[in-house]
Amino acid sequence: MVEANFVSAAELEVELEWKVIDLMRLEHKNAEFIKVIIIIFSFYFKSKSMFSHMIKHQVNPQHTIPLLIFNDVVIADSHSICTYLSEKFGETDRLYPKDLVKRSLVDSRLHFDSGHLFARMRFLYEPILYNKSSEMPEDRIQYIQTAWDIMERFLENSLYVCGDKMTIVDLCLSATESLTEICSMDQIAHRNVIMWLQRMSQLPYYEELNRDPSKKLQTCVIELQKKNAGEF
Ligand SMILES: N[C@@H](CCC(=O)N[C@@H](CS)C(=O)NCC(=O)O)C(=O)O
Repeated sequence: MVEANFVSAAELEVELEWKVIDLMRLEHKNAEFIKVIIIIFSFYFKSKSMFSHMIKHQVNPQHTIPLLIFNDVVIADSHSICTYLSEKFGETDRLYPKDLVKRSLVDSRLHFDSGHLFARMRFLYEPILYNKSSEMPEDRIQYIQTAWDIMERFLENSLYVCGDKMTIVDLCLSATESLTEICSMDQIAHRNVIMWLQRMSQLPYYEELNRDPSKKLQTCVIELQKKNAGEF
């Protein structure tokens, strides 16, 4: 989730240059997206064989955003970008602990975001965004709500997802969470999640870098759903 990278860069005081890739115009699929990356690569890979290897296999075969390009490093996936930025630029390990046990817990919950919460949201949104669907099937909404049940348990005895200190998991999961507001959260059943979101919203840049872009995407999904249904 690109919002997680906006927020983690702000938290680490890292200034990144952002290039907007418009998914609705399928810019992530077209040659330009790949060419831009290859041009950057060509500065670093002087060897022609290495360069043609890159062209053949493409730098991000998933064609997903966000994608980080930093010198000769190319990293796809917001979670990996967060761990990379924290390791590379964090003055301390507060966002991504070095301790093996603590780190494993953070990693496992990053995988929960990728493999469960985000994946379930993706199954709800993508048919509307890309396949002209006008459906929001109830079982897909419920599937997201059961991921919130799991988060409720993560937050049962702690202020943040991996303990009483904020880590990159909180940045990643709150970015995905903001995008699932469309599915209306039960305020009582998910009380811990609501309180955690309020805690996260205290971050000075949270509204601008997380909530505002999330709201835009949700509005886009709702409008497209109506358009696909022939409502306008
Ligand atoms: N787990 C990946 C998911 C990336 C992802 O699916 N990004 C979406 C936008 S939020 C995307 O690029 N969708 C376009 C597509 O898959 O074609 C991450 O966290 O970066």
